[in-house]
Amino acid sequence: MTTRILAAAGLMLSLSFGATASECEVALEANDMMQFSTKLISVPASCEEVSITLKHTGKSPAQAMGHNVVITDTANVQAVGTDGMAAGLDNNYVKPGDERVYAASKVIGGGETTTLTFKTDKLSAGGDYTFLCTFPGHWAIMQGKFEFK
Ligand SMILES: [Cu+2]
Repeated sequence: MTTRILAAAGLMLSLSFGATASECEVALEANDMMQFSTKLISVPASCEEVSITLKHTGKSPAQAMGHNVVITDTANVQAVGTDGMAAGLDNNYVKPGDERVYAASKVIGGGETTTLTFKTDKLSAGGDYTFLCTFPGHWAIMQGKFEFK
């Protein structure tokens, strides 16, 4: 019974999306060399929800070489990175309640994976967005374009 209801709800959800779910799911890797696996994440603006799965392929613990993925306006990258550093690991290096941040994952260490799922209702098609890692010292290098169009 429960399964049937869930299946029906899932069908309605998938029908309401303009894009197929797979287009709205992104795989991203980060390593011990302070690098993301891509400089560009692109999802259709018809995605009502986006999932980014971040995998840390390195071996370093989160305290030494942790990574997260944060989405913000390109104009706010430095400010979000700087305030994130001050927020500390307990806050996953994101200032609590930071309205400049559209979405932020937790910080993970080597061998770990985390999935960040967020609604896109605050994003505009064609907006100038950047994804970055806010671990201290990483944002200047670990960033790329988040394309939503
Ligand atoms: Cu990082």
